[in-house]
This record gives sequence, C-alpha cells and structure tokens, in this order.
Amino acid sequence: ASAKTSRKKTSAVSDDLKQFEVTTEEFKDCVVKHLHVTLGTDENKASKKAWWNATCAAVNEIVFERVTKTQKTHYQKDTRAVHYFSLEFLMGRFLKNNLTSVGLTDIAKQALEQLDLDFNEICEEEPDMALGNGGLGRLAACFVDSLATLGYPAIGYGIHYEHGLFTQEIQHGRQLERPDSWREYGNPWEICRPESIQEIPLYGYVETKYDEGGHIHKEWHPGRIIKGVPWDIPVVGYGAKTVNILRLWESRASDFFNWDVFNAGGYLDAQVENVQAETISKVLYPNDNTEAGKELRLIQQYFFCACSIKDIIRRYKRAHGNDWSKFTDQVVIQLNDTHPAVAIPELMRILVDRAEMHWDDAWAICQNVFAYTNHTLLPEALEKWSVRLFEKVLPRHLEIIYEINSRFLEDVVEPAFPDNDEVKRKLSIIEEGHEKMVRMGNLSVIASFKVNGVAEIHSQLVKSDLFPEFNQIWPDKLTNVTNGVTPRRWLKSCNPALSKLISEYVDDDWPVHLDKLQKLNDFADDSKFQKVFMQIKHDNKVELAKVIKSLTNIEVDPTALFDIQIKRLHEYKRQQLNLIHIMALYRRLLQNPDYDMPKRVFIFGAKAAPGYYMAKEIIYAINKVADRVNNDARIKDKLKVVFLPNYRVSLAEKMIPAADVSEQISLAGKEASGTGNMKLALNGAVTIGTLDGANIEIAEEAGEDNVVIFGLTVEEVKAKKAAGYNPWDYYYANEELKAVLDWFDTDYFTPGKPGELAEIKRSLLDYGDTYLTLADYASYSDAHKKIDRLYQDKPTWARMAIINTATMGKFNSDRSIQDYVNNIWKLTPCFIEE
Ligand code: Z15
Repeated sequence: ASAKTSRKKTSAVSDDLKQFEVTTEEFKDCVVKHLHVTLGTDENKASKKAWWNATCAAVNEIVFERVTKTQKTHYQKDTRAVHYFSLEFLMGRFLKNNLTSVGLTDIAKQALEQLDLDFNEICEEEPDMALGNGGLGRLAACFVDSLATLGYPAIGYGIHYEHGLFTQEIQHGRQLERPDSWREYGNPWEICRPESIQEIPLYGYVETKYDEGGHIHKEWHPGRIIKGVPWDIPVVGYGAKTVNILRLWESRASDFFNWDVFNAGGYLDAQVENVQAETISKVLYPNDNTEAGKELRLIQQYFFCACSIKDIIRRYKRAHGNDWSKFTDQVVIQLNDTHPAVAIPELMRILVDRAEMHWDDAWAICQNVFAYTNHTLLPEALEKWSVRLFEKVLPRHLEIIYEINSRFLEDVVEPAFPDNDEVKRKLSIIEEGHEKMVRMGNLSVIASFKVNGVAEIHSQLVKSDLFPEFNQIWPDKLTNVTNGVTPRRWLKSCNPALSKLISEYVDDDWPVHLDKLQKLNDFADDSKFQKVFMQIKHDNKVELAKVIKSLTNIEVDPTALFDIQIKRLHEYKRQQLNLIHIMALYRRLLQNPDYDMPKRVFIFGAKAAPGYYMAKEIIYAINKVADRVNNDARIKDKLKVVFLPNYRVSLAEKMIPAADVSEQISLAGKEASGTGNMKLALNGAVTIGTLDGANIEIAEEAGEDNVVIFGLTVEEVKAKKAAGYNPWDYYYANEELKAVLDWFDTDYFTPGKPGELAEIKRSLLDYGDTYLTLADYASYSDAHKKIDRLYQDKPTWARMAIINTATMGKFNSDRSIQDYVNNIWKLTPCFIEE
C-alpha cells in the first residue's frame, strides 16, 4: 500500500486542492504498513505516539518524493533562489498542516477513525517544533510556507537546536522554565544529510603575509574547528507542488581536528572540547526583543551563517564552477534581523581570502546579495558586540569589518556629509567609548541593497528616527514590507468550521486568494449568515472552555465575551494595562453588583524571558488577581481571568478561533508590526488597539467602525515625552486608577503577604512608567466600555466580526512574499513536474 498516486497538472501555484487521489482504504493500509515496517510494532500494542509516527510516515511518502523532485528541478533549471537566514523558525506542528497541504485531511481523519483512533488526539501527540521565541520566528515560518505555496525556489537556513524555547509551568502563580526536548524520541519530519557536512573555524589569530609581488595576504589560523551537520525539514506548499526545505545546522566536534589533541595525549581535553562544540546548537536563547550579548550567542550566529554560506557556494559551484560572475543572479540572502549579520564579513572573507578576489569586486557581490529586515526600534534589542569579544572569536572578521567601515566612512559618508564628525560617529559600524562596540544594524544597512521595516508606520520610523542619515545617503534603500500570516495554518487548519462556511459562501480557493474573503462583506448584515458565523464562534469557545478547564481547572461560560491577549510578556506590550483595567472592572463590580457589563472572560498567554524580572512579576500578578476574582462569589461569575500556561503555536491554534476581542495595546511606536493581531482579526475577533504597527493597517482594511482604537499616537507620545511625562499626574487625577494602583500595596490579592505585587506599582510611578501605561489608562477604559456596548448588541457585533474576517486578505503572508519578490528578491516561480 502506498500513498503515492497520480495527480492533476496545473501551474506552479496550487489553487486546486484534491490533488493526491488516495482513498481512505489506501491511506489506512499505508499507516498500518508503517506501523509495522517503520515503527516495528502492531495494531494491538501500538501507543498513540506510534500511530502518530506511522501517520506522519504515510504523509511523508508523498512529501519526501516532492522534496527530491523540487530539488532536482531547481538544480536542472538553475533557478535563482532566496536564502532566508534566521536564528529562529517557530514551526509548531506539521501533521495537520502537511495534510492540509496535500489535501488529505478528510481522508486521514476517516482512515484513523476506521482504526478506532481520534484524529485530533493523534495530532496532539506531536510536540511543537518551537525553535523560536515569538513574532520574528513565527514570521519566518509563515514566510517559508508562502514561498513554497507560491512555487518560489527558497531555502530557510537556521540552527537545529536540541532544546527549543523552554516550556512554561505555572507554580503558585509563578513561571517556572523547563527544558523543551522536541526531538528526544526522534522526529519523523527531518532528514539528516551527512553528505553536506561543513567544517567551521573559530578563535585563533590572523597572520599577515606578503607574496612575491608585495601583495598583502591574510591567513586566519583558527583555534578550533566545529562540524556542522545539516538536517532538512520539508516545507510543503499548499497543494504540495513545491516542497522546499528548511536546512538546520547541528554542531558537532570535528573528528579531524580533535584527532591531534588525542594523539598528544589529551584524551580528556578532547572530550571537553567535544562538549563545547556540541553546546553551540544546544539551546535557543529565550529573549524576545532584547539582546543577551553572550559569547555563545555570537558563536551560534557565526556557526550557522558560515555553514549556510559554504552550502550556498558549494551548490553554486556545482553549476558554475569558479565563475563568480553569475553569483548575484542566482543568490539573494535575506537577513532576518541583524542576528545573521556576521554572514556579511564571512562572505567577504571567503571571496577575498579564499577566492582571492579584489576587495571591490567582493564588496560589489556582497552589496547585491544581502537584504536586511529590521524588526524593532527598541534600543535594548539593537545588537552590539564588544570589539574585544569579536576579536577573540572571529579575529579575521573584525579586521574585515574595520576595512568595510573605513572605506564606507571615506567613500560614502565624507562626500555626503563633508567634515561632519558627528554624523561619522553616528554612522560608523564601530561605536567609540569606554568599551568599543560593533553595531550590527549599521553593518547590515551598509552591506545590504534593501532594508525593510515590517509595517508602514514602523518603516517610516526606521527612516525618520533609526536610520535618517542612511536614508539621506541611499533614498531608495529603505522600504516597507508589511508582515502577513499564512491562512493555511491560521484559518484553514485551525478553524475548520469557519473554513467550511467560507468555502460555501466564497469559493474553495480562498486559502491562496485570500482577497476573496471580501465577498463575505455581502453577508455581513444577513441575519442567517450572522447566526451561522456566531454559532461557529460559540462552538470554538466551547472547545477552548474545555482546554481552559483541563489546563487550569477554571470554569468559564462560553456565552461570555472572550477577550484574549497572547504574545510574549513585555512591558512595551503592556499586559499590565490589561491587568489594571481588569482590576478596575472587579472594583466596579464590588462597588455596584449591578454594574452594566456583559459577562467577560480575560484570557492571557505569555512567556517571560527567564531573566526579565518585571515580566515575571506581571505574570505572577495576573495569576494572583485571577485567583481572587475567579473565587469571589460576590461578582457572580461576571468576570473571570485565565492565564493559560505554556503559550505556544499549538495553543494559539486553539485560542485564536475562540476570540471575540483581540488585545493589541502596545505603546504607539513600540510594536514594529505584530502578527497575532492579524491572526485574531482573520478569525473574526474585534481589535481593541493602539495606533501602532500593523494595527493601523488592520483598521484601514476593516474600517474605523470595526475596530476600537484608543490611546496616544506616535506623535502624541513624542510630544508628551518631550514635555516631561509624569505618571503621578495621572495617578492623582484619576480616582479609580489611584485606587487600583494602591491595591498593589495591600494583601488583597496575596493574602498574608502585603506588598508582594508592589513592584508593579513602583514601575508605573517611581521608575517612570517607560511605556506610558497610566497616560493611556482612561482612554483604554473608555474603549472597553465601547466594546461592552457593542457586544451587547448581537447583530452589530456579528457584523463587525464578519467584516473583520472579510477584510483581512491583505495580511496573507503570500502578499508579503510577493512584495519581497517584486521589490527585493526578483524571483520567478518554478513549475515542478509530476
Ligand atoms: C521579535 O519577535 C520581534 C522583533 C525583534 O527585534 C525580535 Cl529580537 C523578536 C517581533 C516584533 O516585536 C513584532 O512587532 C513583529 O511583528 C515581529 O517581530 C515580526 O516582524
């Protein structure tokens, strides 16, 4: 029995679904076959995990063959490809997604049912592949999905971390971190490629040599060699015509190098070195939007960039030998933030030191290969490496960076800003000062042919506030590509009921033509459609209520308004604003049991970076407030607060379809884009949000009446800060706000432990309220009153929800990818044969 069969032939882009004509019977036999021959067990004793593995193996009969076919075609046609360099790929689970892509979801469901198995239960066996922190890593995952779906030759390069993002447990209200071991018992989706191993140098010193002609030549004598082993993860485009790969590098000790040490009698030393080598790909740094500045992190960055560049060059040489003239026609490298920016001096090193190219020719190649995406303006996230550390780990790269810098300052800055030392100091890759630093942002802008922000307002701010002088020098370099999300995962596969309804009312090719959702606007006032739409929302809420019960033992009423804030815990995202408002609602209910508001459930999902003290305090406070509120009989269940532990992709897939309200409440100017905002609106949630990041574009698409906007604008924030913001003014001016903040000093939420939550109050008053939480409180509270009114009017709410789904077509990551292709990558889709 085999899942491989014939299929229809169309274009590079897949718009028909039923492509792999496999019967339920065939699929079932194939799963059972794999249970026997791949898993070495049988129907009587197989665990659910074994059934899951066997099901994956059955899907892989299609997937792996398409990988080979895709690679062969790209090689034969010698296609130009994008190489997406990212330290993070937050892929989540694959089974449902890959079944959706090959069009076999229903077949697999029936096949498993016939085997007395529940499809959803089997899917739950899959651990999330959580090789990322949050938005940046998930964006990379959506982008590789869209690239494959649109038939573009592309490869994602990253690290094969042994441990992905920590799993979060909540004990007595506090976050505990546990290691994530996503592949402890093997992973059916990955293929090891030992034939493509690379060796990577580190540490050591640089020797300066002169040849007969008196030409200078630099030779790096590394102190260590690390082996990089590639693991390929198939990325199945919707319709499974193109199956690209994610190539993730695992570090190993180099046998070759350690042999010397061993011979010298250093057996134990050799083992220590082995451990150090294998440490490189051990664990993902758990910071989102903050930089750690650790040596191991720099080594991680260099390790995977160096492996990937060697891999690209090897592939290029197979087709073009030593003729470098076509290199920039074939290769574009997208830097996902500055994390992989060390790829720039690495490519220069290979071209100048190894290929013995003239500097100018090598630099011309670099400037046509790299493009850089900026994801944040937060100063604490902008990467800087100390010159001292750089020199220790990558001595030759530091020299190259100095050379890039001095040429840039002389040839570019001097003519543009003659004798202007202040501008030179600002644009220099090297920051002078007590400790000299390498600015990775400046390096990335200087070496790239395009630099993009991730939402309109963010890209404007990149030009005006972050890199204004660069924008003056190169007015066409800085640009925008608004983020997007894949509708295959974030609607079709996570919300099957709504997807079915949309297919009935629109067409069934909406997953690749998301603008077609516009047609739903015609039914926004149709009361029959409203009922069906809201019934689906209700059913999704019933499902989420079960999840909440099983994870937290809290009972919530699915008829209540579900208000959801899901994102990393960060002060700029202002979960504390949400919390303060919840406390105010609680206080209003205590003061007036008839306070007019619909039943409300506030649901949070958030991980805090393990070293981020205030973020962890906020998690604790949310949980303590939840304990008190949820168990207070006086408010008669009108208010519930839920903190769902271990927020991750697979949990998001359960929460997003059940949201009525989407909380997008960052201080204006701080959230570069946001992508959860898009997923929630796409699933019919109404946004309560500030004019920040992509919220602005969501409001434009949905219309002002279908989102609830509050708070200071970017301009107003600037003005307020310039005038000297004083949070105490807001504290004294607002009786409710004062009362709520004073509550933090009591033991009302922490019985017997007064002041346990007081640090939060201090951060908002004594430490200056960096993110203007108090300034936006009154406006936020009013916005929630508006939400309450709207929700109580059923047809009005249904209309808003429908219009949100109908108008989110722009936020398809296929559109983002098409923007990158048109303005930056210049790729052509590639048709893959049967
Ligand atoms: C991260 O998740 C983001 C930016 C960063 O600089 C780092 Cl280090 C991690 C996020 C932004 O905060 C978010 O607004 C954006 O939507 C996302 O990247 C994808 O662009």
